[in-house]
Amino acid sequence: MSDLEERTFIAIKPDGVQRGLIGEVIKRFEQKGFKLVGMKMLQVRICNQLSPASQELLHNHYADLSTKGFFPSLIAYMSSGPVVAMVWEGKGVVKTGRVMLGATNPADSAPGTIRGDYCIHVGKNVIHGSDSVESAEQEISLWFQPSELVSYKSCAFNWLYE
Ligand code: DAT
Ligand code: MG
Repeated sequence: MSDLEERTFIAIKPDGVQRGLIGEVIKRFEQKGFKLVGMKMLQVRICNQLSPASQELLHNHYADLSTKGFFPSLIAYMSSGPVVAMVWEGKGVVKTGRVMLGATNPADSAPGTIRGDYCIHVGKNVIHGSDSVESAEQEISLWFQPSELVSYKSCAFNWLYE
C-alpha cells in the first residue's frame, strides 16, 4: 500500500455531536487535504441487543485502558449518545491527525487544535484519533466492514501531492 493511502480512525464523541462540532471537525480534515473514505453515525448502546454496535465494541476499542479507574466512566460517556465514526486517508494522516486533535487532556491541548479550541475536561474531549498506523488498522477493522470503505481518487490529488 502506498504511503499516500495511510488511513486513520477518527470518531466524534457524543459531546462533539451534541455540541454541533461534526461539521467543524470534518471541515478541518477536509481543508487540510485529507480524504474521507468512510463515515457513519451510530450509538453504542450498552445492554441493548438490537443496537448496531455493542458494549463489546467499546471494550475492544479501549482495551488498553481497561484497568484504569476511569474506564467505566469512559465507556458510559462513549455510549451516552451518537458518535460519528470516520476513516480519513492521506500521507501521514495518523500522526498529523493526532496533532490536529491536540493533547488528550484539553488543559494541555494547544490553541488551534480541536481539543484546544473546543473543550475543557479530559472526560469530555470531543474526539478520538488513532495513535499509530497499527492501532488505526485495528480500529478501522473494529468499527467498519471493508465494504463500508471506499477507494477513489480526489480531483484535488495533483494539487496536494508531488
Ligand atoms: P487519546 O484519546 O488522546 O488517544 P488515551 O488513549 O490515553 O487518549 O485515552 C482515551 C480516552 O480516555 C481519552 O480520550 C479520554 C479518556 N481518558 C484518558 N485519560 C483520562 C483520565 N486521566 N481521566 C479521565 N479520562 C481519561
Ligand atoms: Mg488513544
